[in-house]
Amino acid sequence: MTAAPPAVTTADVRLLARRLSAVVGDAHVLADADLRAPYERDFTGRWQGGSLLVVRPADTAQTAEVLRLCAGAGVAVVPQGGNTGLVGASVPGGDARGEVLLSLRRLDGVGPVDPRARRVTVGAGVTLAALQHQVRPHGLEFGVDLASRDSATLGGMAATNAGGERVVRYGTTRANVAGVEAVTADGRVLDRLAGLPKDNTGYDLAGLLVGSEGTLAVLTRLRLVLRTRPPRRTAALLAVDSVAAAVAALEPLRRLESLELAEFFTADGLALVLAHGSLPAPFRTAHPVYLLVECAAAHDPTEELADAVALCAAREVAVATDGGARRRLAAYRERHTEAVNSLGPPLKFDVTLPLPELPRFVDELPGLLAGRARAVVFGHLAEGNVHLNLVGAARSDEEPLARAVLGRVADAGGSISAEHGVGRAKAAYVPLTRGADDVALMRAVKAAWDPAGILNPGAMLPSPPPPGARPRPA
Ligand code: 2HG
Ligand code: ZN
Repeated sequence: MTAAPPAVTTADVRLLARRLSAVVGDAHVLADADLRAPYERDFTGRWQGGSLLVVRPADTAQTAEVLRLCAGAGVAVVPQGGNTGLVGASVPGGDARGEVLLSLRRLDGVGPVDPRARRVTVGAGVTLAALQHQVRPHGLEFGVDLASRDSATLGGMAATNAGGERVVRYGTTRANVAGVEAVTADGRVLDRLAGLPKDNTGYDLAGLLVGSEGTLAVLTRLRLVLRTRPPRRTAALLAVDSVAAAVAALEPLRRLESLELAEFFTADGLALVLAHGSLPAPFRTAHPVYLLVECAAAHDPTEELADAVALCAAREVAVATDGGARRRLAAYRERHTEAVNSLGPPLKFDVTLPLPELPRFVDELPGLLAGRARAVVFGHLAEGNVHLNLVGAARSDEEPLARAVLGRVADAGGSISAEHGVGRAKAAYVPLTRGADDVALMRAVKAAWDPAGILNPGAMLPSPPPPGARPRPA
């Protein structure tokens, strides 16, 4: 039997705080509960957990020293970017002995934009909005865009392999990160930052770290892929009769090379957004399902979009070409998260369904939920990515609801974690879609990078079976 690790005493924490202060400065080691509080709670209010200390290094060297000190003290570390995550991966709570919360927000430098290589190097703490602000004057764009762009940081987006609204055209964050710099659990700096377009020298460690949720190493800098920003844009909101009709509409829409976004939401979600944001309704009548699409190109894409929309069985259509009108249409979709949140901490599911299964999954939800919660459904249609938010569920119903929903997704050949990550919210459910050998290999990867298990404990992987337990069949 392995001995339980020794408890972390108040004296240990004080000593660690002093050592950390010597590295990052007194102002950046937060021991006071009031100062730590904003870092210890996610914005939905569902995930919160006290930290021993919050530490805010300014650069890679300081981050490495912080990790060396924490590893030496045997104290776990939870890395955090903009704290916009939705699966409990960026707030403490995975190690009962207590954790240091490592905020990367001060790593906020943006390097020069290289228009020939179409790359830029950024610190992990740069927000997506700040990046957009820097690259757009060059006629370039970062391919990933999210509603939480003002707070979400590139480090957090890479750590979770964030998807967002433009995946249909540009892929997820992994496809848009060319290289990374990261600090290992024991404080070594891994430099895979060059991000060359061709480089097959060994395993793709940068690709592995993207999406590893801070469980393998701490991302400190990223080399990002930039694309030409298409100057002409047209958006359209289509009202359709059903999710099946929205899925069918993808066929003509996806023939358009200019298609950049295809999102859906339902009448219930729209009503919530309108009431929460005091917004005017897009149409005089409510419709069961809405599809928001946007095309972007060097030429004006309005006509080709109109031709495709004519094949989409839409009941009503609103078109927007200028920026203000497009933002007004986008708000109906982007403001779902805050509108849902106003009803109390939701139970969130971020799942992918194979497209042919998507309509049935949504249509059968009322039966599956059996009145135990109100469902608000929206998401990224082209990828079959459904954001199912349940509100009003009793605490005692949460686990059975999660089993029912995620079990249905797994049975349909879907993914229980589409773009938000696994975190602590979904770790126990990973075996629904990953077999025993698969989980064992992932555990081996974790052990190779973080043998002491101090990086983001409890996130991503299911707890190991108790000693002596028989392995579960895959
Ligand atoms: C979005 O697509 C985000 O707006 C958040 O991924 C989804 O709040 C959610 O469930
Ligand atoms: Zn999303």
